[in-house]
Amino acid sequence: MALSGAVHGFVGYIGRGPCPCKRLSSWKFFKNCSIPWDMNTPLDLNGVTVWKGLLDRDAQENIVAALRILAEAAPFRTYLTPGGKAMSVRMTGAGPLAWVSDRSGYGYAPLQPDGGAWPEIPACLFDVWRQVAEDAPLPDSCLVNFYGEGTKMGMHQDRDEAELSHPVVSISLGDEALFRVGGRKRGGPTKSVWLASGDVAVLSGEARLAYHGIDRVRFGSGTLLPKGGRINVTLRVAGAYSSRNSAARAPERSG
Ligand SMILES: O=C(O)CCC(=O)C(=O)O
Repeated sequence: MALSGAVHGFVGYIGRGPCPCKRLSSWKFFKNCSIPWDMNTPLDLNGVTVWKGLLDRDAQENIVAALRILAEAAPFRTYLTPGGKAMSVRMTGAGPLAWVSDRSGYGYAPLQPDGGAWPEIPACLFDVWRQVAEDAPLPDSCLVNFYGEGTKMGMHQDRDEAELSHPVVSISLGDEALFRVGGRKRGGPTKSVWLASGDVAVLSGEARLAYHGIDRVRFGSGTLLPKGGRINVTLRVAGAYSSRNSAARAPERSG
């Protein structure tokens, strides 16, 4: 299957070196756009903060290397929606809790669908979190989305976490993707931006519950993943350490 080939291409990729995530200070120009943009000033997309080019190539390669190890312990899977439809984006996770979906609903699970433990969240992802969400507790959940050719993610809210006041940090790697953000209610006006490899979006404050999704991916547009595709890493505080851990599912879910 082409998709699994692409996932294997990603899994087979090895990066090297430390995790030098850094905020650059130079001015850049958007592709196909003449508006200069200061990399120290994030974009505001209906309240969602988008840090363009936050992660340099070394940082991106280090994250991909860490995700390769993660995916060996927790392979990418195709989840079903509660309605029984297969999602086009393949997913895996890490942390004490990871997001899952099947016919019984969306939520967080302490174990993989086959019963294995989720791997730990790679340290370099905490470095990214600290850069953009330093006042929030560290995330206890990491969702890794792999977008192959022709995949997308419909507009949705992130609201399966026990505590909805903590930010969601979303890292883009690989091919470019059209990211759409609306308001806290479905429908209504939206704004969109093409996310490139190394961009980081933060949903916080009023925009923590903003509807958002990926309209499409420019498959093959990036150079980070040798066989193309896009990886999105979403870090959240799901509530593993919360006394009100109502979002976590029982471990004995069926796969
Ligand atoms: O792929 C993205 O940039 C968005 C991912 C997302 O919205 C999610 O995992 O909830």
